[in-house]
Amino acid sequence: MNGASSYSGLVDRAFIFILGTSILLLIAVTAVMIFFIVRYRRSKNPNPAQIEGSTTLETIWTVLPTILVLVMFYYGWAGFKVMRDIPDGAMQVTVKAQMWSWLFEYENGKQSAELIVPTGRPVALNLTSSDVIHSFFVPAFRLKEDCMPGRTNHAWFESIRDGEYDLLCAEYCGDLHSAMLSKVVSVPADSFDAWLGLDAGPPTGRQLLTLRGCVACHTLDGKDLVGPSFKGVFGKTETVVLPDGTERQVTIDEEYLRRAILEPKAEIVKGYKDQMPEQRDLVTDEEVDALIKFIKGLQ
Ligand SMILES: [Cu+2]
Repeated sequence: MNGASSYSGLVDRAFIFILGTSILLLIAVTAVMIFFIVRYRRSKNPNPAQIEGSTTLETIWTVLPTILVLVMFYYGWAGFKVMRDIPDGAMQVTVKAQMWSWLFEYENGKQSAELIVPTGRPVALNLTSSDVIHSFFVPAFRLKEDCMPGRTNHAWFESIRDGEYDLLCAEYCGDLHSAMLSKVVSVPADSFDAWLGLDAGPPTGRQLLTLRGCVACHTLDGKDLVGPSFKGVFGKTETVVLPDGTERQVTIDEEYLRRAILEPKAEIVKGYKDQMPEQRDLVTDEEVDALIKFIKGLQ
């Protein structure tokens, strides 16, 4: 696949050089090996000869590989340096990874579950995680960088072509790791500015389900995933398991939903694993209200 970032050509150059060298060496070594097997087979050479060594040969097989790996190093370093030097004035986007979704926050506070970027402008990423180690991976941009809890990693890219590019998590991070997918959508700079400036107001309950990653584990159509579906859940009576293992019956009301969002470990619905990260520091009171209101209406 053709690279779609300003530095993808540098990454491809290093990759193709190393791959090409490896293939040539494989063919050369195999050919010499076969030649020696035939040429020096036992039936033709019953008495082995003593070989003293050859300075010329030893010099060649020391100098040639040294040059080869230095060229590999040069190509690798040239690309790496460009990828590490974030251009001044790049647009800043905060990437928040969590089990199992992505959230992108722009400088003006706008949030999105897909990474919308302007084509032809550098974008600097500040990568964080709210739970375990994830890895931000966009194959088309040749970009992969870890998202770690408790620290911020940095990366950047400049998309050179409009289009939609796959964005995946490249660090095994639990049950739904393989579903931790999103998109980078690269659009012309003026449409991007229009999108960014669009003041949509606070996100609705439905939008929050996507932005906060709820829908990674909870469906809206009654199907069972890692967690119970939201459909028809309000008003239901469920058996929940407390941290000490005791069980009790609860009716799912607003108060229960609030607890289930903020401190999910306190009461896990029986039959489900204790998997949900606490959302206490991740959602505001208004957002919880909006979420509860939406779930309540989902009968
Ligand atoms: Cu992940």
